[in-house]
Parts: sequence; structure tokens; C-alpha cells
Amino acid sequence: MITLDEYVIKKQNEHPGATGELTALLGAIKLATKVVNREINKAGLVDIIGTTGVENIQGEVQQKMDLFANDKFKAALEARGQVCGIASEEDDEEVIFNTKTGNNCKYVVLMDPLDGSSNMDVNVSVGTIFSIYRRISPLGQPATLEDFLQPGSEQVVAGYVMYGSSTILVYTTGNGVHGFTCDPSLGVFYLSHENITFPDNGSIYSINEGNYLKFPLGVKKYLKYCQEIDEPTKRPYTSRYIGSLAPDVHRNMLKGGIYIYPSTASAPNGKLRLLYECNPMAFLVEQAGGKATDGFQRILDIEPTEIHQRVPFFCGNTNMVEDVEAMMAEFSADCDSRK
Ligand code: AHM
Ligand code: MG
Repeated sequence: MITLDEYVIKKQNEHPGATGELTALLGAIKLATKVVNREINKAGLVDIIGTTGVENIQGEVQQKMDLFANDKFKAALEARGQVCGIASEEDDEEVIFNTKTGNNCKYVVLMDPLDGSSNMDVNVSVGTIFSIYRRISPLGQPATLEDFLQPGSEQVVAGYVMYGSSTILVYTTGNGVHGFTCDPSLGVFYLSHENITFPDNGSIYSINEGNYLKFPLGVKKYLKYCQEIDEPTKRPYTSRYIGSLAPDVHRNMLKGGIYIYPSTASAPNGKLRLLYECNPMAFLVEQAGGKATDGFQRILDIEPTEIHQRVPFFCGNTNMVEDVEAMMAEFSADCDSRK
């Protein structure tokens, strides 16, 4: 049994120049994860589910656990002293750790501390999604907005934690995707899923079909394709949608499938946020042998312009994503943001 700490240190030792800063940073994320996990497990017993009644900058009502998780991750990351700033779904702007220690740190973290949090009300899986970049501004000064607005291809680490029937932390440093399951009696994450890769053929599609009438024609055509009967291609595919990005993508990576949150008539850029939802998931999906696009271009190549920017998101088995891309190109080229 290899623990997360042992695994990260082993990987660190394979890089002669490694300083251990990234290892310490991941340690902070792991610590906050355990605190959040403990609290989630008490949902229903103590007053932690439901909304605060307050909206975030994106007009979404914050859940009590959104704020709890946000505070815990920020506190753990600042205390560990490896991060010069954080951008979070729950904060209006980037938070800069403008202290002597903070200004000398190399990394920024972007995160959604508790994604899909409304699922908690009904005991359904939620997740934490995170993305780590090397800062581009000079050391010794406060981090700048540009440190956060880097394309996803510059990510150093990306990962998610899924608080499900068990709690699993999955991450990549660009060297495969590895998952660690928490033993609840010890609070220790053990390597349980080394080198996760998509199976060759996927047969699951995940999308909020309630929005069907608002989807681009290319997506509508693809959904009909998924539902057609065709023995050789194992269609009809199975529809599975939790409404929590990390668990939905986790299932599709392990079992084979596609996740889609497209543009809609009322939300031309879709719902999901590029920097702390789509980029980290795209990095993981590519590392697992899959593909992630906005229907037309690679997610990781998009140059961000703002922290809470939204983007349509298609990710999963490469062949499935390419099938829907072909239909988007044929029927919905007007949705290509580059045109
Ligand atoms: P959140 O960040 O406000 O929790 O929203 C993100 C979540 C994703 O996890 C999920 O895939 C999607 O929103 C579900 O949205 P919808 O309810 O529109 O299907
Ligand atoms: Mg979210």
C-alpha cells in the first residue's frame, strides 16, 4: 500500500532539481480535503447544508459548504507558504498573499472548492477541482492577475477530489493520472488507481438533457446519434448525469464516455468556468488519453481573459468527442467563438 505522500515524494525524487515545494503544496490541498470531507460526512446532522442566501459574483447562490470549503482551502494553502495567490469560484477576484513569504512563492492555485455543492442537500457526490501554475511575474513582488490568466497548457498540476461513496483524490503532473482513495479510519490516502486511462470504446453520454431545446443543432444531432440503435458501435449509449463535474468525468474516465455542457440559447458560453473547472479537467482527461474541447478548439489552448470566464465543454473518449465535433462543424459552425 503506497500513500499519497510516499507517491508524491517518490515522483519528486525522480526529478533531480525538485525542491519539494510542490509536494508541500499538495500536502496543503490534502489537509484541507480531509477537513472538508469530515464536514461533508456530517451533512444532515449539523447545520451545514443549504444556502447562505448570498450570491457570488456570478449570480449563483452560495451554499454554506461552498464558503466553508473555500475558507479551509485558502487557509491551508496560505499557511503552508508555497502559494503567492489563489483564484476561487467563490471569491469575486483573485486573492493575493501579499506577505514576504507569499511574494516569494512560485505557484498560484485556481480552484472550485466545492463543485456541484447543491447535490449535498440530497447526499449525492460533490467535488473539489484544482489547478496549479508557476507564476510568471517576478519573485519578491505580489502576484499579478497575469499569473492566473495563463492557458491551461501551462498547468503544472491539476486534480480533483470526489466526495462519493468513498473519497478519492485524483491528480496529474503531466505524467499520467493517478487516484488515491482515503481510508476513513486512518485519514490516509492510498494509491488505488494508478495510470487511469479511458477504455478504448466509451458508451456513456452525460449532459443535462432538460436543456435540449436550447442546445446547438450539432449537439442535438449528436444526442440523437447516441440514442440510435446500432449493434457494432454499441448504441444506444447509456445516459448518466450526476450534475457534479468531478464525479461525472471520473465515471466516464473509468468506464468510457463523454461529458458535454454546451452553449445554450440562454448561455452562449455554457455554464462551466474555464480556469478552475474546464482547464484542470481537460488536463486530466488528456493525460488519461481522452480529448477536451469547446466543440471546436482544444480547451488547453484557450487564452483566458478573465478569472470567471465560461466556456462550452466537451470531454471524454477521443473518438466520442471527435464525433460530436464533426456534427458541431457541420451544423453549428456559428457557435465557434473564433469566427
Ligand atoms: P457549480 O460550480 O455552481 O456547482 O456548478 C457547476 C456544476 C457542475 O459540477 C455540473 O456539471 C454542472 O454545474 C451542472 O449544471 P446543471 O445543473 O445546469 O446541469
Ligand atoms: Mg463549480
